[in-house]
Amino acid sequence: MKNDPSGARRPAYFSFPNTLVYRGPDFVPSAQEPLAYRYYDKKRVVLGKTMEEQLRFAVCYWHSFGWGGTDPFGEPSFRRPWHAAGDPMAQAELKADVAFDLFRLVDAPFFTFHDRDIAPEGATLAESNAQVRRIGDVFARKMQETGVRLLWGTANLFSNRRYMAGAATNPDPEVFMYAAAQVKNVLELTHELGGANYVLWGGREGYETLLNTDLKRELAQLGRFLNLVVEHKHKIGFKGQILIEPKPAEPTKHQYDYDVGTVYGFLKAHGLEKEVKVNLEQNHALLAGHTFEHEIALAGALGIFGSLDMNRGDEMLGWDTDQFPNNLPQVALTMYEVLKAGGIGQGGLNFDAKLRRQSIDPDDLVWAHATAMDLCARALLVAERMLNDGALPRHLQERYAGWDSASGRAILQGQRSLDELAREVEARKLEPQPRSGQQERLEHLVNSYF
Ligand code: XLS
Ligand code: NI
Ligand code: NI
Repeated sequence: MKNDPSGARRPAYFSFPNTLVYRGPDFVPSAQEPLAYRYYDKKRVVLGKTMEEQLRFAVCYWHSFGWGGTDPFGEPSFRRPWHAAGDPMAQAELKADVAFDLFRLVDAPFFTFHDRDIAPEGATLAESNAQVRRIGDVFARKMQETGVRLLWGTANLFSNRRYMAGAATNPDPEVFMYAAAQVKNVLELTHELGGANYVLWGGREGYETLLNTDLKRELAQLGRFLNLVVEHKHKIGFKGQILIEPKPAEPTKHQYDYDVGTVYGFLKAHGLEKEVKVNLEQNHALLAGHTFEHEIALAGALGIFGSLDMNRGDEMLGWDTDQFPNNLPQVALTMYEVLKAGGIGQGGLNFDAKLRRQSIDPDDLVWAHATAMDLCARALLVAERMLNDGALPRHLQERYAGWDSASGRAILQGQRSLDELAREVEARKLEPQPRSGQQERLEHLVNSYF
């Protein structure tokens, strides 16, 4: 039994009595202890940092506590107690209570939220913001009690119908202003709660048809909006990263934050490439026609890698299923690219991931998060072997060795003209010999690390 905010007793929401612990790869489940970590040994040092610091797991409010289990054909299937009729603020406090129970139960060091996940919308923006702040106070208390920290906050600029034609990219400047006021509130709350990042997902920043859309204006609006956010970040002294979350489509047909390459071009155009980074999600990458690893590697190369929403999609489906990750080879390659990009830094691995709609038992949330955390930990260990063994990095180094020669460097440093290059090819009668890319051999090597 637990205390609820009104002081009354409430039954525990999850059946697990204690925080899950590390038991090692040989752990055998029992009726008393059905679940424990086999790989997530949070104090174990991997490449100079503890697993806890390398992985920085976060549980999201959005899918795990906000979403009711609807789909386009079906009503909410979960019937969480806080979704039942009742005083909306009391329900929001109950939700926060259970959410923190889960964070502690799976031993996740961080959480993430949207303003509309944590508190009901009021009659005016002032009322909505005040309600968000009241739950913010509850968070501050619970964070203090539990040691759980905030990975990021974000404003929901997509659910309410006022945003149906976009937030920053709306044809009506009053909608832009409304969105700005909402972001100001959540950015300030994120700052006060010591959040490590602030995320912007442009879920309505896109369009359906050019017949009613002035694309050039909308891009300029989006650039101004983002600059306002960055200006305010500096004004209030927020030290966290501002992150954009690329996604090519869904809910709109064309979204402006399509993928890493597109976001980088946009940031450059608005002078923000040193101010804003990206929060990447596996299935958003797939929907854009890329692998997750590609998006991470590109963001790393461009210096804008920020954080991850650790989901997976379904190869058979063309939409964002936001499932918990469960594919070791895929996640190991992801973690390898994260390490190559310099590690997760101020970001984290956020489970912006959904249960399946039939997973209606409260404990399904525990199984989902714990299974995903253990998988990511195991993947980190594989990635560590990939790096430490050195064969893969060595292969790359050898493959590109020509570029480290004096002649290769001179070309890259702009010391050779097209004329000079052409003359040299003729003078030396150059006939470059193709060399095998050895993909199969490298794939064999990667398999040996599992
Ligand atoms: C939706 C996005 C969303 C963001 C946060 O596809 O993943 O959940 O992570 O707004
Ligand atoms: Ni996401
Ligand atoms: Ni998503």
